[in-house]
Amino acid sequence: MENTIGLEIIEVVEQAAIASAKWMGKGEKNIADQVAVEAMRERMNKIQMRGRIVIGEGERDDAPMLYIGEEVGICTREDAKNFCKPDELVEIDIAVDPCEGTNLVAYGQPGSMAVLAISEKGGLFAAPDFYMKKLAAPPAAKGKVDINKSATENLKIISECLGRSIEELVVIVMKRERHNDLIKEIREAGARVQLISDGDVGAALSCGFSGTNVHALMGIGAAPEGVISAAAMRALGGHFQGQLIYDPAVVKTGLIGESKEANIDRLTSMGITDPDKVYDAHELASGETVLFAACGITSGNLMQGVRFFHGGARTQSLVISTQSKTARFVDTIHMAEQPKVIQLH
Ligand code: VTB
Repeated sequence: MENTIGLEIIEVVEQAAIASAKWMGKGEKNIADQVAVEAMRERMNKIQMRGRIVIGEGERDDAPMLYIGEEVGICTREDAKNFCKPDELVEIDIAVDPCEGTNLVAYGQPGSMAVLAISEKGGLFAAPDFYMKKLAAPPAAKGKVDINKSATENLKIISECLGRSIEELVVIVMKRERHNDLIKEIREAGARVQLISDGDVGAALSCGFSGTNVHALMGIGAAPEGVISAAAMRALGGHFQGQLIYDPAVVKTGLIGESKEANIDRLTSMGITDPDKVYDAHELASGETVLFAACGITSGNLMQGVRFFHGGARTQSLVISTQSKTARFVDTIHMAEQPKVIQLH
């Protein structure tokens, strides 16, 4: 899988990031998202693959493109057998978030990215559009921290695993009212909190690398993005756990319906019989091969954002693969026209 589409998925996230970055700082989050979706879809449909969106912009009725169930790639065509190789005809599942952190782009804030994860059919958990309680931690703490433990206990474990004091740890938490108690607890435990307004995929990813000065992600974000984060952490060997949050009273955003009971029914109809199950990275991204790709829209901990210059743009992407066991940072100069000078720094 990696051999056939590895390089091309870099271009998919790059194109989405470039399109979205043109709307950076313009206060138009929906447009920043929409152009990323269009660019991602257009580039994806040029790849010799047979893909199906399992996590996307929503159900077909609400999302005109990259909706759940949409088929993407050249080998989805009826006559694909005539021009696609047998391995390209094998169905693959794709989870996308063309503009993760739409507010970050709209307001020119750091940490937004275009992301996707790919696996073989059935290899990515088709998460409902609910919330997810998340815990991400560095590889050294994998399987040792636990979402069922308190933040205080987990911080103690991370500090032991990393050989540093709790005071030296940084935990990313999204600034939301629902996290007030959590933030208080982390501070009382002695750790430092980095509050972010949006973009917890980048936060989870930061835990997978040393040198980012991020040692944990805690709190509740969106469930579909949890699967994308899990795919990255699975490939990086970092810790990730997620638990669905289906009670509207917990998040109070008005985005997941009005009743807990109705949401439980929806989960049951999706085949989720234990709504409180804690999923680890291997369950959320269970495929044998998992590929993750991201490209910075605005600069973050791991990737620089899109920088435009006369006649082109420069991007930084990251591709992580369970197959080749690599995390590749890819620095690309896109030359829309022949540039007068290629900027090296
Ligand atoms: C967003 C977004 C995150 O979760 O806030 C969202 O910034 C859900 O939280 O990156 P709210 O509804 O409270 O805003 C993410 O999309 C991903 O988990």
